[in-house]
Amino acid sequence: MSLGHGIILGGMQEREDNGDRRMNLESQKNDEKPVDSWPGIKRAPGAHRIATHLREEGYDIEVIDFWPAWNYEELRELFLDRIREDTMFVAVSAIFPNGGAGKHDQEWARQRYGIFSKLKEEFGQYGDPRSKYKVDFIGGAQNISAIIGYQCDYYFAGYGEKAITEYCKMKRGLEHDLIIREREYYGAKRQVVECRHDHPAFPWTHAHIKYEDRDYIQPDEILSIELSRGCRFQCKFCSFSVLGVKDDYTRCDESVYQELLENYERWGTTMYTITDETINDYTEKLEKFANVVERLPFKPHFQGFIRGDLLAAKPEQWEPMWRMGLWSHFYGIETLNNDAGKYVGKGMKTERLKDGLIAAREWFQKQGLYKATIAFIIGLPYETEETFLDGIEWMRKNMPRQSVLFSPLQIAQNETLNMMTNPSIFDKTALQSGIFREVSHEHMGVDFNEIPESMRNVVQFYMNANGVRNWEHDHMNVWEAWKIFANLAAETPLPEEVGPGIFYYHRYVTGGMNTIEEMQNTFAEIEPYGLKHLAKHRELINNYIGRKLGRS
Ligand code: B12
Ligand code: SF4
Repeated sequence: MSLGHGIILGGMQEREDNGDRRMNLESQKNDEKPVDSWPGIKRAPGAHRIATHLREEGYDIEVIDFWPAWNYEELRELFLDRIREDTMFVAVSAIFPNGGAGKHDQEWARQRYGIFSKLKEEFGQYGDPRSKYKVDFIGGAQNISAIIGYQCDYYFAGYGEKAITEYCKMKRGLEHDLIIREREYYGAKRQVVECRHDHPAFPWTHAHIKYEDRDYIQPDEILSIELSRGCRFQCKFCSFSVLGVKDDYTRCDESVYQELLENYERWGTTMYTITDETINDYTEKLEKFANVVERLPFKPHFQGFIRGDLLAAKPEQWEPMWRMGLWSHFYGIETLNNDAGKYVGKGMKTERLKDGLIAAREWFQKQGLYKATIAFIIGLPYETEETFLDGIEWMRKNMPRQSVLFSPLQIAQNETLNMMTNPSIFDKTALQSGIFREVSHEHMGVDFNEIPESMRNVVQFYMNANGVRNWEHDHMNVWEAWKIFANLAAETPLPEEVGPGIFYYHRYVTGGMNTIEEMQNTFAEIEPYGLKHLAKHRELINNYIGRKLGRS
C-alpha cells in the first residue's frame, strides 16, 4: 500500500521555432518541413526525477510522457481509470515556456492550456468522489514562466524534491514545512512554492531517475542524466538556477553507476543527455565519471554543455571526457570578439580559444568520434556586424561539419524577469550599467519588410514580445541584431557544412532513422528532421499511449 498517489504529465516540447531547426534546416524543401506542432520524442526528466524521489518516500507516482501528444479524450480515459482513493495530485512538468514564435506552436500551447483546465474542472476543482482528497492540479519547472500558462492550484519553481515532500505531507494532513507564497503574475494571484529559496534541493547526490515497466522505455531513446546540480562559476550572463557552488556537488559515483547499469540491463539504454549546466567545471569530476563508465559492461554516449574556454585551456580534460563517452559538446562561445568576450566574463583571448577548439576537435576526431554545437550571441557590447560575421566565418572554416547556433542578445524585463528563478546579473543590471539604452522601434527604424519572408514571423514575434527589452549600445541595436540573425538563418543553406545539434540527436536516432555515430554527419549526408521523422515519432508515441490505456 502506498502513502498516496499522483500523476505527472511530462513532455519535452520541440518548438517549431527552436534553434536547431531555424539555423540548419531552412534549406529544406517546404513540402518536407514539419508544419505541425511537434510532440517531442524525449522523456521528461523533471517528471521522472520527482516521481523517483516520491516513490522512494513511499508514494505511487505514475509519469505520463509525451503529454503534448495526448488528446483530451485519451487523458480523460486515463484519469477515469487511474484516479483512486489516495490520489493527491495531477501535475504538469515543464522545461520551457510553451508557444514561441511559430504560429502552430502558439495555437498548440493554447490548446494544451485548455485541455489542462478542462481536466482540472472535471477531476480537480469540484472534487472527484473517488479520492478522499481534493485532487490538486499543480505544476513544476525551474522557472515559473514554463508553467504559468496552466491554471494550477500550486506552482513549484526550482529543484522541487524537498518541496514536494512537504506538499505531500500537507495533503495527508501531517505536520509539514511547506511555504506557499502568493505572487501576482499578469494581474492574477498565484500560489507559488519558491523551492530555490524556501526548500533548496541542492546539492543532491542521489539525483537518479528510475524508470518503471509502465514507462515502456525503448533501447534507442536518449534519456537524460544529472551528474551534478549547480555550477561552480557565476558568469554575469548566466541564469541557471544554482551558481557559484563551492563544495563538491557531484552525484555519488555508485548512484551514477547503478543508474547507467540498470537502464542498460532493463531497457538497453546507451545514450544520454547530461543535464548539468557545465560538465567540465572540474577535471576531477570528469575523471570520477570516466572511472564509473569504465566499470560498465557497455560504452555509453553522452552529450552536454561544455565550457569551451576551459576545454581549450585544459587539454588534460580531453582524455577523461573521451573515456566517459562524452564526445558531443555544446560550447556557449557567444563571441569571438575579445572586448565583447571580456564584457560577458569569457575572458580568454580569442586567438587562444580558437587554437584550443581546433586542437580539441582534432584530438577527439583522432580518437574516432566528435560533434560540437557552437553557440553565438549577436549583439554583445563592442560587437559589430563585421566582427560577428568574421566569427561565424571562422567557425565555418575551422570547425567544419559541426552545428552552429546564433541568437540575438535578449534582455529580460517585467514579468519575464519576475518569473525567473534566478535572473542573471546581466538581466538585472544591463540598463543601469550605462552601456545599454532602451529605445523604441521608431528610433531603430524597424521595418519588418527588410526581413526575409521565411524569418519574418519569428523576428516580429520576438521584437514585439512583452518580456524582452529593445536595447541599443554604441555598436549595435536589437533590430540590427535581428536582421543579422534573419539573413544568416534564411541565407545559410549549409547542408554540406553542418549537421544535427547535439541536443537534438533524439530526433534522428529514436525510431532508428540514424545511428548515434551518424550524428557526426552533415545534412547533405543524413536527412534533416522532416515529415518522415515526425510520422515515425507519432507512431512510437501512439504505441505508448495505446499501452498506457491498455489497448495494446
Ligand atoms: C538540457 C537543457 C536544454 C536542452 C534541452 C534538450 C535536451 N536534449 O535535453 C536545449 C539545449 C535544447 C535547451 C534549450 C533551451 N534552453 Co535549456 N536547459 C537545459 C538544462 C541544462 C537541463 C534541463 C533538464 O533536463 N534538467 C534536468 C531535470 C531533472 O530538471 P528539471 O526538469 O528542471 O526538474 C526539476 C525542477 O524543474 C522541478 N520540477 C520539474 N517538474 C516538476 C514537477 C513537479 C510536480 C514538481 C513539484 C517539481 C518539478 O523539480 C525537478 C527536480 O529537481 C536546463 C537547466 C537545468 N539544469 O535544469 C536548461 C533550461 C531548462 N533551459 C532554459 C532556456 C532558457 C533554454 C533556451 C530558451 C535557451 C535559448 N536562449 O535558446 C532554449 C529553449 C529551447 C526551446 N524549447 O525552444 C532555461 C529555462 C527557463 C524557463 N523555464 O523559462 C533553463 C531552466 C536554464 C536556466 N536559464 O535556468 N536547454
Ligand atoms: S555560463 Fe556556464 S560556466 Fe558560467 S555560471 Fe553559467 S553554467 Fe556556469
